[in-house]
Amino acid sequence: MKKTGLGAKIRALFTGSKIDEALIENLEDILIEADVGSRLAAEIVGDVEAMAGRGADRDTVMDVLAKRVSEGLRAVDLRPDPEADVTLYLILGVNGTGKTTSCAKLARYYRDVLGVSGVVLAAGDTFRAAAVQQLVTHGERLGIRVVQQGQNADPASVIFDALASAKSRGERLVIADTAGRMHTRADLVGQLAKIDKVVRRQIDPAHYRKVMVIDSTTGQNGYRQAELFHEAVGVDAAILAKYDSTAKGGIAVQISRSLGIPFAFLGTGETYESLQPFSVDDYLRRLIGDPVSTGMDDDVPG
Ligand SMILES: Nc1nc2c(ncn2[C@@H]2O[C@H](COP(=O)(O)OP(=O)(O)OP(=O)(O)O)[C@@H](O)[C@H]2O)c(=O)[nH]1
Ligand SMILES: [Mg+2]
Repeated sequence: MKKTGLGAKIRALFTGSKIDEALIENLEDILIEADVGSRLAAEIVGDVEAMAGRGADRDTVMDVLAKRVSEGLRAVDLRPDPEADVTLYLILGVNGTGKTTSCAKLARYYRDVLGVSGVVLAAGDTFRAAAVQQLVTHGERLGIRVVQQGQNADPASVIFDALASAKSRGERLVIADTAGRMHTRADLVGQLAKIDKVVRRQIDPAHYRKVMVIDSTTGQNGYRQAELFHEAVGVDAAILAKYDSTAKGGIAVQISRSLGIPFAFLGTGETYESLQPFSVDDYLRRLIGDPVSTGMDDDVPG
């Protein structure tokens, strides 16, 4: 699939030297299409219009774009506190966004890249038997222990088991998968809030993070997903998955700016290695396609 990035599209607008009304309109359309959100698109276009009077050129517009997009976009460095006996990352999100795959990628990342000793996967998606098996298979391939109680088990109990066994074995990190649930289904989101409540009694909240997986190909809907999950349980960090499959992905900007949720990782493919810590500069490079440096990559500890 040929992807035409936001930057290439914008650069193509500037065939002449004049910034006219047609160009401004096209620019707004392109920004909205990239999922940066209509409010930010209008702000950027407003800036460009103001600059047009002062004879802005293409490079200046690209600069404004990079700065505006990166304002409010936060990266978080999610890693277990070495002082903690055990840390829990609860992976959540809507159906099919990439949760289970991200669990496996995260397990590999923490063990192989960060050298965390003792990474465990917990099969908290007990909704379908196939979901448990999917995680078990990843565990076998990676050589990572998977705690599971089969289908229909209580997810909070699976996570409790994983935490207790990890503590007794001296393992440091539990990554728990959960069932995909539609953000619009209040009952399912309510179940997640219940899991969260039970889990919070079993672990020091300082070492517990709720990590939401956002599929970058779902567009504007991703914002609503994040908003409703955030309202229900409080999302600590997000993973932008499938960023290799789309030239859009502007949704991360909206989620981070408006909800204050920082991004921890970027999922860029189906292999275990295709997960990288979220970097604002790298994200912008992929979104806009230009070497940009915002100086805004000051990660805060997660
Ligand atoms: N191209 C690409 N595909 C991905 C990425 N992450 C996940 N996928 C694919 O997306 C599909 C769904 O991934 P899962 O990990 O099963 O998604 P899930 O959120 O666990 O799905 P449910 O448990 O059914 O809610 C799979 O085919 C994955 O290989 C990514 O970063 N890039
Ligand atoms: Mg899954």
